[in-house]
Order: sequence, then C-alpha cells, then structure tokens
Amino acid sequence: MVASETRRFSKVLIANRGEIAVRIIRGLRELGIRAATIFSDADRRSLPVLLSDEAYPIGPAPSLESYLRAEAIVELALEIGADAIHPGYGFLAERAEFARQVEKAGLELIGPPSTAIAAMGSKLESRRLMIEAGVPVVPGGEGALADLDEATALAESIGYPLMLKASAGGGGKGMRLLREPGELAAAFRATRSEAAASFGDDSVYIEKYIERPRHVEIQVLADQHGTVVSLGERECSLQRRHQKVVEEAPSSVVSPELRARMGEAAVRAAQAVGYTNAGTVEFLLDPSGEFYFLEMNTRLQVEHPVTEMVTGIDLVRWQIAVAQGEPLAPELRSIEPRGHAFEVRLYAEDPFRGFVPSPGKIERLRLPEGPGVRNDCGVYEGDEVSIHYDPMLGKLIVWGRDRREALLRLRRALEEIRIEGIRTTVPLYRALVDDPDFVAGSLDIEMLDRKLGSGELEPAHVSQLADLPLIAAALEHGLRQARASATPAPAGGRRGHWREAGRHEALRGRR
Ligand code: MV4
Repeated sequence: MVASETRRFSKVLIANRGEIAVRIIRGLRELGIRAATIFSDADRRSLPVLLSDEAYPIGPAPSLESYLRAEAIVELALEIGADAIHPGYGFLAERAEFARQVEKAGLELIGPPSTAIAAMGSKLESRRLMIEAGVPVVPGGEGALADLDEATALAESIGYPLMLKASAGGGGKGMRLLREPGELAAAFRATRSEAAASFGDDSVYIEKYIERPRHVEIQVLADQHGTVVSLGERECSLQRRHQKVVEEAPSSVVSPELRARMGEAAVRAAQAVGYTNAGTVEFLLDPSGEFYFLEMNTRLQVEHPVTEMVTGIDLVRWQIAVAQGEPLAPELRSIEPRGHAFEVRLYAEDPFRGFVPSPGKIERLRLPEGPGVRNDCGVYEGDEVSIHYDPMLGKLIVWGRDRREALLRLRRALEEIRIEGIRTTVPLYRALVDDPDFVAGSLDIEMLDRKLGSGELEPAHVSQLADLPLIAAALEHGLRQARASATPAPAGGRRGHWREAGRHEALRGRR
C-alpha cells in the first residue's frame, strides 16, 4: 500500500449522498479535481447532484439497490475514468470487502487500506492488537469465550457490573450490560445467537463495565510514508441511543497532558494496523481520568468539522493529499486546539414525538450566518427529505475563542435558523443550550437519555416562529410575568429568560 510516488487525481467518484457528499465536492473543487457523484432515484435533484461536475444514476431509492452496490460503483469509477473513490461515512465506508474491490481494480480508496478496516472491524482482534501495542483497553477477556463455564469464571474474576460484547458488533450493536451473576447465562446465549444471526460471527467477550464515562475520541491523520499525527479530541458524550447529537472540541475535561497521552495512544492504535488516511480512535474516559480504547472508526466522521474549526486543518483536503501519496506537512505534528467549537446535527425528526422521522418538503430553509458560524448542509429550500436514508439534513457548527463564546454563538445561531415544512431537532438544541449541566460542560454518555426520559429537556421553544400573533402574545405574557416577579434579569449570557418562559407557555397552550 505504500506509494513510492505522488500522483495527482483528476477525477474522484463520491460513493455517498447528502451533506457529506457536498463536503467532499467542496474539498475536491478547492484542489481542482473533478467531482463525480452517484445518485439514487430519490436523489435525482439533490444538492450533491446540483453541485457536482458529473452525476450518475446508481439505482432505485433503497440503499441496497443503490448506494450499497459495491461492484457497480467500482465499475462506474473505472468507466468514467475516476482515479479514486471517496466513500464518505456510512454505506460502504467501513466495508473491508469494498476497500479490497477498489484496491483490486487499481483505484485509490480515499480511506485506509482494507486490511486496517478488517482489523478494526473485529473488536476482539483490535483489542488484542491494542494490548500488544500498549494502548489501554477496558479490563476484560482477551479472546472469544468458548462456553458458559469459561464466561462464568472470567466474569467472577473481573467482577460485576460488566459488558458482554459481540466481536463483530460495534456502535452499540451486539452488547449487553450485566449487573449481576444471575443475568449471565441467558445473556451469554442471547448475545451469541444474535451475533451469529446479525454478523455471521458468534464470538463474544466480556469487559468490566465503566460507569458514567465520557465518550472522547481522537482524530488521527496518517500518510503513506509512516507518519501518523493526532489532531486532538472531540467530546461526543451527548448522544441518544448511540446516535450522537452534539459534539465539541476540545473536551472541557481534557488537559494538555491528558490530550498528549490520549493522542500518543491513538497514534499507536493507528500504527498497529498500518493505518493511512483520516481515522478516529474512540475512548471511554472514566470520571477518575482513566481512558480506555473502545473502537477505531476507519472513516471520515460526521463530527470532523469541530476538529477542523479548532485546528484550522481541512481534513478532507488532507485525506485527498495522503491518498495521492503526499506526505503530511511537518507542522501537523504539533497542533494545539485554538478556541472552541460545537456541532449540532440537524435531524429531520420530531423531538416532541419520540424522534420519529419527519420526511417531506422543506418549505423554508434559512441557515444562520455571521461570525464563527459554519453550515455543512446537504439540502436546499424546496428539497424533499426522503424516508429511505438517514434523517440527518446537515450540521450547524460554531466556533468561539472559548467555550463560553462558542456557546453564545450556538444559542444565537439556533435563534436564527428557520426550517419549515418538516420537523427537526432544532427545538431540542434550543432547550439544551440553556441546560445547566450542558452549559457547565458536565456530560456523560447517559446524560441525554436521562434528561429526555425525565422530561428535563422537554423542548421549551417554539420551533417554527411563523405564528406572529402567538409570539407577540407570548412576549407580552412573559413581560407581565417578569415585571410581576420583579426579579432582575440574569446577568451575562443568559439574557432574555423571561421571553423563553413566555414561549414555553405559548407552546404548551398550542399542544
Ligand atoms: C462500553 C461502555 C461501558 N463499559 N464498554 C457503546 C457503543 C460501543 N462503541 C461501546 N459502547 C459502550 N461500551 C464498557 N466496558 C459503554 C458504552 C456505551 C457508549 C459508549 C460510547 C458512546 C455512547 C455510549 C452509550 C452507551 C454505552
């Protein structure tokens, strides 16, 4: 896989859709490389199709018949004279078999070698490789459990609570939390048979359960000449059912010393599998400050922009550069984060109704602008949101000199944004930016589910401010309340709380 020479791509095929296809088109354009995309029947008039230099139909709407057609995509790339394929995230991005097909066709994958994808795809193999490389892993077993007797004995030596995980799982799939010994037998059988059915591999193992950790991940970049660099961490603890919703960089609990140690561990992880291109090493960070390797994501991630904002590094540009055989620039070895960035994922889901998908026509789309605001958006006003794909429309990213300024900008940008015609998760974020725990940065991986479950994050704002008389009434009501209570308005960033209370009332009245 080691390229002895640098070559220049003249055309790249993007095997993806939505905002990430748009992001990759932008990266290619800036390097003077032609951007070709594929599109399904549902995406005929999508933003990536409009923005690309060339666009090719790949099949009907269902992903299995379009964006997942590995062989057809490789054939198309050859036919149109593309030099490389960028898989984005999701779809074929972490399929070792697809990477192998791309390699076999003599094309470059803008991503890691198939062998690195395969090694990280097996949780047990990656765990073994990490232990060998001196990367800290969660205390637990080192191989697949042969039978229940072995599981029982190991569980006793590790101690409860613990996690039973399928080797072929990941991202929350194929794992179970066990609080006490009585749960082991049934869970062992169930996890095994589910793993066999879903992944075709029934290997399972156990780990100590880490209580209330944060999910902190390290961005790495690796060239084809043996250089691997760490670009610092992203805090991704705010997620709902293994779906991230808000990310930030840097993490408020990662000191420069911890960053350096986690960065070194992530670089060792990448080196252990012969990694090239951009990748992310996921760690659990426990409340005492210990960190443990979880998984490596062998792709560009949704949340890559927060790293771009605090490092000033264009990750897609570097993905393309290293895939062309270029060496990483020496200055990438000593990057320190500057300022603070947040990303919120804009999902076409209704946070008032259990996050059900909300497909339909985007009647109105006004994205926020101004200092420190970036939109990575995959749709336009008038566009249709289909039920066939992930409901993420795009991401709102903000940057500030420090966390406080970034948070003020996020709040301001969320006030500006208007999306009409479909429901989105914007109201949830408007509530979140006023949540005391979020404001304080005290997060853990269970926080969002906990707050959603207890109703603490009942979205308190009207999402679609189309109803002006209603708003006026709400403001009036809030004003009267504020005067009556004679409490001075809170100082600093928490301006206008009465107004939000008013909106809350208005919303209640409507539902
Ligand atoms: C864990 C854990 C606690 N202890 N392993 C979830 C997805 C997969 N990457 C592994 N996951 C976890 N593994 C041990 N030993 C808690 C989780 C976990 C989690 C991890 C990262 C982000 C969100 C999460 C939500 C629930 C559980």
